[in-house]
Amino acid sequence: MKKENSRIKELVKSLNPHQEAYVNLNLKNPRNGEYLLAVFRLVPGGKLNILQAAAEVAAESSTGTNFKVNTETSFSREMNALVYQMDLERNLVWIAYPWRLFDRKGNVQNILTFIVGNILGIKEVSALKLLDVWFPSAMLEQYDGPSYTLDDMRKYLNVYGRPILGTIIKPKMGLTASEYAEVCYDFWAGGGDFVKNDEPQADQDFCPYDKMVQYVKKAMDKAVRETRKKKVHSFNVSAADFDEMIRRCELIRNAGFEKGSYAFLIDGITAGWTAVQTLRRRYPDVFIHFHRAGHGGYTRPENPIGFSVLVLSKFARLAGVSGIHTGTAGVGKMKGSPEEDIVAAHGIQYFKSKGHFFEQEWTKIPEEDKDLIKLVHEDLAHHIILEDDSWRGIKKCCPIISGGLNPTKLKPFIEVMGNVDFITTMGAGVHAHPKGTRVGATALVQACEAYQKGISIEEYAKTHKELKESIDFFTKNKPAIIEVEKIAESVERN
Ligand code: CAP
Ligand code: MG
Ligand code: MG
Repeated sequence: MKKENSRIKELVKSLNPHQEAYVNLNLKNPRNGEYLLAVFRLVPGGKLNILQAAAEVAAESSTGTNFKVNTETSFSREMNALVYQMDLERNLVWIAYPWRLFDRKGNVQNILTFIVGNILGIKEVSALKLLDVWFPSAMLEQYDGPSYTLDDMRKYLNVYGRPILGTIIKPKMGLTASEYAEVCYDFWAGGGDFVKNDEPQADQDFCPYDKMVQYVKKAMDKAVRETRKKKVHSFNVSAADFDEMIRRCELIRNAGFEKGSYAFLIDGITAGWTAVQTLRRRYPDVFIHFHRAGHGGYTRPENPIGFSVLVLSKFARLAGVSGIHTGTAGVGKMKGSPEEDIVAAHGIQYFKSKGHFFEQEWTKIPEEDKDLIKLVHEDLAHHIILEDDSWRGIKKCCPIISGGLNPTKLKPFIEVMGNVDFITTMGAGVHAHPKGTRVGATALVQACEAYQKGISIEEYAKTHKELKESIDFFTKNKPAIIEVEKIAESVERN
């Protein structure tokens, strides 16, 4: 430690006046409510040392540029982001952003333009990855957070104590509207709860949007009638412009779906955060489903430049989405790990959650608001839960677990996740079943029943042929299962 301190002293001496204005390694109480805190892994790219590079990052991501300018004022200097901590061993730098920098009334797009904007392109870094962020309660008051949550969907579906079982219609693209709706019906009739459009579904000429909506409604009505169970469809409303996005939302809302039976899916990375927050603010009574297609460019573990799955997920909760894909922790087909994906999932599920570097309390009540905190405790003590107590904090956001999953991976994933409070969507895992979608859905339901009864799927499959056929089909290449068990074990060990 002593060595590190003397090294840091040298680094501080190496700063020029411009850089000095963006470093304060003696910052008193960075958690005083004035700052959004961020931790980056930073490897300098050019001639600068890590502290000089960190100062340039803090400058470029707050008030500065690459030279000290004469137009600075004493107030503008108060808005400087500050490097306030370092870990030279791990190439980590902590930066405090005065959150008054950001657009008022809660704008996630603006924050990300600051803290993962230009700096991802500056020459002075060869690695710059935003690993975790911390929001002070006073700042959270400006943000919507989720409105319609998984709890509301559970109430609508009357599904408790297990994951919501979903699918994505496959092939990803190319079905006509009626063919698409047929597959929806088959999944729902087979016992599934939730169907989503795939991430590129839009208004393709072979599957006109309005026809798709109409036929899905017919399919849903039929399935609800026959199964006497409620169903949900998540419609992709991503579009070229907001007018068209809203038009698609209104088309769905005017197609006769009852409240709770539809969700709006948005490709949040490619459509953008303004689209995400527009949906959240326009439709507080609808489940807003954030699909993260494209996130890999920022989040893949081998990418030195970008941000973590945890950071993406925390901003999605801040923006107010009801659910976001958080990955299968390596159990499915996408790159991921428990350390990344499960931390992200827990980070958006709970009121208080441990991230990679920060413990986040999603309360909107600033620490110093002692009377209000006392009042809240009294309320809770007498179990007076106000109908809408979102003023207290940012509501939960639901992990959506998808990507290469099939019924044989449900239990192993739940063991890695540690809870069942999520939606899972399986595409090939249902539609590749040798007997088709309806049976594929039943196999998924049976795998979940087995889990709930504490019976292995192999045992349960002895009396449930749909599941048996699914297991035979999806485990014909054994290694997949062993790999999953290895992941589950590794989580146990940690
Ligand atoms: C899954 C999926 C989802 C991915 C997204 C796909 O299909 O529909 O978009 O899960 O990944 O298109 O691949 P399968 P993530 O179930 O057939 O794999 O959830 O990691 O964002
Ligand atoms: Mg997809
Ligand atoms: Mg307040």
